[in-house]
Amino acid sequence: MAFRWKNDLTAKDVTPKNLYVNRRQIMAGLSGLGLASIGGRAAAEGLEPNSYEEITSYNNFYEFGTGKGDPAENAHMLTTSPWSVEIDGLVDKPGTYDFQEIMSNMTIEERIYRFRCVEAWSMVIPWQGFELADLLDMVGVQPGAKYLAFQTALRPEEMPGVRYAVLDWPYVEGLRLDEARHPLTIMATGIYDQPIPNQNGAPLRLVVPWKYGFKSIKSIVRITATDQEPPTSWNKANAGEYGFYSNVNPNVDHPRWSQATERRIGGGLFASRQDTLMFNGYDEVASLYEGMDLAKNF
Ligand SMILES: Nc1nc2c(c(=O)[nH]1)N[C@H]1C(S)=C(S)[C@@H](COP(=O)(O)O)O[C@H]1N2
Ligand SMILES: [Mo]
Repeated sequence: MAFRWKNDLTAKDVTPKNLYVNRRQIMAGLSGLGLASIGGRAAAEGLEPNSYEEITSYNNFYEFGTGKGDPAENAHMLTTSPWSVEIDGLVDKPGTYDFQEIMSNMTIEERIYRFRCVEAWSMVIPWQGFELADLLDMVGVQPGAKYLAFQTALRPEEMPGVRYAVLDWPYVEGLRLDEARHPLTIMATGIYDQPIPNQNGAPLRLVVPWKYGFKSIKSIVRITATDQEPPTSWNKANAGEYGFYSNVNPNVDHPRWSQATERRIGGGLFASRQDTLMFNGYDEVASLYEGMDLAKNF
């Protein structure tokens, strides 16, 4: 695995407010010595990372059931090795790429990101992964491409939740190409420096920290470069409630509840609701949406 050190980048380049933590700190954290340094640094911003237990036991992954505890209970059924990702559409090198082969070509980094679910709860998660842009460069996206379409595995024999038509399976998502190429957009492959657990989307899932969690599609088996805005599962299920962009926006309420505040998971007895930040606090993405009406393009 290649490791790229990005300590020369400013906070603006990577995560807001210096939330970037390097590999050594994460390793130290696991050995028990440095947890304070992760926590300390993030806590300085009021952003204590959630515990491994919280991150891996309170999940949405409807292929394994709609309850928050269902993925932790059922996702062990998913076979994640071997795993391959089909990359096709408007790319120079379409093909079926083995996950291990992808990993050996990618630079793995650590990023601590705020995570905001549309259900108005949030967590802070230390991810390991690679920039999606690096994968796109590997396969060569053609000039005509404007969007990426993503697809999750569909394996009825390993996914008890797909017996129910709560969504139109397989789970699909999409990004505009400039969103996909933004350095904040990663393909996550680990949490707290361990391979990503099945319930969190093993072996690789998208993380787009300025968008609601449902854009972060899990256990990806296909990525297609296209010139058309791709369909997305939640938009297909309820277009009035879930738009294509799904940017975290305290000023645009979900039709059934406010998005102005959020409840941080694991905050304990004295946890209070906090104000939700535009773009989940990742102001550096604002330029992607210049000139767009974000109440219309929600
Ligand atoms: N394939 C798939 N991806 C998915 C989902 C899902 O049901 N299926 N749920 C989404 C939603 S609603 C959220 S909030 C996040 C949750 O990610 P986490 O469990 O790692 O916190 O995954 C997203 N990705
Ligand atoms: Mo969500």
